[in-house]
Amino acid sequence: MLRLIPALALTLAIAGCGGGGDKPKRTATVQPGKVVNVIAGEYFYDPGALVVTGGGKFAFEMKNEGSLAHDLKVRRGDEEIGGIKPFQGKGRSEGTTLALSPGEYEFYCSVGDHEALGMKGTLRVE
Ligand SMILES: [Cu+2]
Repeated sequence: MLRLIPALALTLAIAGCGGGGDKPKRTATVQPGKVVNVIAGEYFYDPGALVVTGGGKFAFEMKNEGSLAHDLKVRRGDEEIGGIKPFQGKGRSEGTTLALSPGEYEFYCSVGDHEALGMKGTLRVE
């Protein structure tokens, strides 16, 4: 019986690896005047692709469902637009308002190497 345990642990580790980064990113379309809601965790954003319509000012809200601190920064090319400061606390939410002209943006987590681990997404403003 004891010999089965390492094999089981290995199987679970392999299964765990497969499920992480390969998930297709969910796209959400946000209408003018609505809050852009994003859930953050280790190491993802959901939705990972945002389309906001109407241009202008948008309220962003990020709910941290993870156990680590996360933030949400928005950039366009090399230009940092702004975002939500890092915060910790499972289930907590923080928000900000950003003025965005139509175009293609990215959002990402600037904490540690979270972006490289998958915490990034696309944001299109129409
Ligand atoms: Cu993060």
